[in-house]
Amino acid sequence: MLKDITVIGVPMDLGQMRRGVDMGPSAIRYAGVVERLENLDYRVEDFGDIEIARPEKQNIENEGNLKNLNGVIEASEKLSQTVSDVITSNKFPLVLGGDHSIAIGTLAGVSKNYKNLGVIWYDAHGDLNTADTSPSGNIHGMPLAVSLGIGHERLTNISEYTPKIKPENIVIIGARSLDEGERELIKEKGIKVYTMHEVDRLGMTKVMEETIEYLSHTDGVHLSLDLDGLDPHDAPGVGTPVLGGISYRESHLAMEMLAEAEIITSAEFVEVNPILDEKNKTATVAVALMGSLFGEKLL
Ligand code: 4U7
Ligand code: MN
Ligand code: MN
Ligand code: MN
Repeated sequence: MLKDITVIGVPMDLGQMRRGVDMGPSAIRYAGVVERLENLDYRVEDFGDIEIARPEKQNIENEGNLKNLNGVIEASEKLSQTVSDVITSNKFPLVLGGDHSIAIGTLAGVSKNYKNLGVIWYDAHGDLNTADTSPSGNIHGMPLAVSLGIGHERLTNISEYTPKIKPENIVIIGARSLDEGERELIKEKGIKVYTMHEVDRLGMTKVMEETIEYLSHTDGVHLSLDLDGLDPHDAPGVGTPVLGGISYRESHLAMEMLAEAEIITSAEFVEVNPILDEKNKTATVAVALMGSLFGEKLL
């Protein structure tokens, strides 16, 4: 892995309706992300935060079933540019959310720099909704569809190109809450999904071995880790918790296997909401997983 890491905070909460997830980057910094990675001998630079419009100041412009569309677009463009600049200067972008709508901007910035980008989507949800299929109108439930080029044109066209990723280059891990339209899209596009059923049946070792093999033809892999992929017992500070998730220990194993395989070229950790958390547990879990992802070992 690259020896230089740039941490980018995205205090975004416009992709969903619960307040507090904008404090995710602060909580993750407070949990010691920079020190943790410096102790592994990385040079870590903190870019600071991308500027996000405040919802109370904003004209909440809902376009059809898309809440805060303009605010999300504005932030995505800024994030895309920043992420792309970090990659161009040979540094590893580590993006801290913020709600998962930020993946629209992250992937727009990452994918510009790869011909055949792979994506691991670690999440309880598919995030494959569009305005037509979304039960909530919340854009944090749409970033994977948008990156596939499916959805509102102003979202799919961030950074003026589309699509950002190919369906055959995606692996979803931990899914256990999929809406009807998302299930249809998964079948139609043949997207690889390890639901909790497969995680339980195969075990995390096999899931990760297969995932690494499945993505071996790509020229870079982005890890998009939604903390709600973990069980709410281990990661309570998330806006849309779903019972029966991946454990802290299984998640560590997954990160260790990714570190060993040396395939991850960019990453984001999203949906940490300190207001809903217990003593910053979820941010602490996120930082521990980052430690493993960047090669921390027990012995
Ligand atoms: B997250 C949901 F309906 N699917 O679209 C929706 F269940 O980024 C939840 O994964 C989306 O946390 C969750 O609103 C988005 C809902
Ligand atoms: Mn989720
Ligand atoms: Mn998500
Ligand atoms: Mn969520």
